[in-house]
Amino acid sequence: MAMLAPDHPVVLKAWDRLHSLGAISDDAGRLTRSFLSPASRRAAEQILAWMEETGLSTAHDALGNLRGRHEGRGSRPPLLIGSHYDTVVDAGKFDGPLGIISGMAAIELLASQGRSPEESVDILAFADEEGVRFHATYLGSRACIGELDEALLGTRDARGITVAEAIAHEGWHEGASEIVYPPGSASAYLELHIEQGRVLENASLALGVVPSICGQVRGRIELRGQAEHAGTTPMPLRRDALAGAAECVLAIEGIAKLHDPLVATVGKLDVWPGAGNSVPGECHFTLDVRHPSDGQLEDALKAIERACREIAGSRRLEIVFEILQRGAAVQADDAWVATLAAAVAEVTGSPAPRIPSGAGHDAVVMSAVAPMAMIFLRCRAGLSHHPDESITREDLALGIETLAKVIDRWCNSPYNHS
Ligand code: HGY
Ligand code: MN
Ligand code: MN
Repeated sequence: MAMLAPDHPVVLKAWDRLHSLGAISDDAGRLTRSFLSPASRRAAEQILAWMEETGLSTAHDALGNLRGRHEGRGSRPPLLIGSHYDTVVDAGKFDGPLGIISGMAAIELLASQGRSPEESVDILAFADEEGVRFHATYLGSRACIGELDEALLGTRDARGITVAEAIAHEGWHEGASEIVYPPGSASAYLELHIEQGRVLENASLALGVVPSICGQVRGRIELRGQAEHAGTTPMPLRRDALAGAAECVLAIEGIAKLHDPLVATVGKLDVWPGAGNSVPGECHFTLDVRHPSDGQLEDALKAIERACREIAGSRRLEIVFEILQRGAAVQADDAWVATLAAAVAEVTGSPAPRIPSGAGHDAVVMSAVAPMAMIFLRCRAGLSHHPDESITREDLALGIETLAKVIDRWCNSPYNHS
């Protein structure tokens, strides 16, 4: 059963760190930290300072990915524990940082108990998981597995700046070193993350484990019509790009509603010229489509593209339908899921529910180079990507204790040096 009190110094420190990190923002009055932004750099410097306070040897790369290494005396490849520190716009303070701060706290807790890990553990903080700036997710962790390919490097943000240009001109080059994990170079990658759903809260449980993470496709659609006078252009003559986009958005929603558990979202829409008395001539909007099955995700994507092209044709609009990124569904490592579930059960006194993740995580990317598994932590009303995102200090203590138990057990488990 739980031994770590919610008012234990290690928990109090982690709680304070989550809240002070949550105050480092690019926007006044709300939490937003996007890739290579000033607030992201301030947050990175703060996390590195905390890693050093924890006795970890630190490194950062040019993207702002961070590593705090606990050097063990053993010979195993390091155990990786991490998450991201970038956020969405007007975000909550736990999505991402929970996994970073809790990883540090687990190391601290073990050290305070005289059980400092015999093997190496890397705490990782990825610079861009949400993909808000470039609408291409996992830029940080992809760089850490050497997968920042030409297509991703050439992706442009709203100002037309490519990922490569942003890294070259805005990157953190002073003192940077590569943080890359080739396949087999780590023992496993573990991530503690808020559930961002209601399963745990509805079951009155604090922690669960994640057997799989759904596939997701991100795209951008551009509709071009004709900007013209709102007062003198008769309706039948218009080529209104925003009206066309509105019809597409409802068609996308309709397709998703017919194919549960498919989800499809248009999260951002820009209109030109954007004057109240001008017929919109151009409209760009994002597309985010997800499904646990890659095949059904592709079928849905084809149906969405067909619908958008038909709508554009019926309105005499030009259409660009661009897929920016495809991420396949991934399965967690069964053995590590069982290890995490056992630790959750011991610490919480309740069995750990298996909760497939509809949200993407850096664990998707890291699963390409190491066995991956995740722990979900209850968040109030399942709310996330929202300033009211919240957890309890009691659950934080359970999460930290579970991570510490997993690290300790891993260090003392038999190791085949094959
Ligand atoms: O979009 C996601 O699933 C995650 O929050 N990046
Ligand atoms: Mn996240
Ligand atoms: Mn998120």
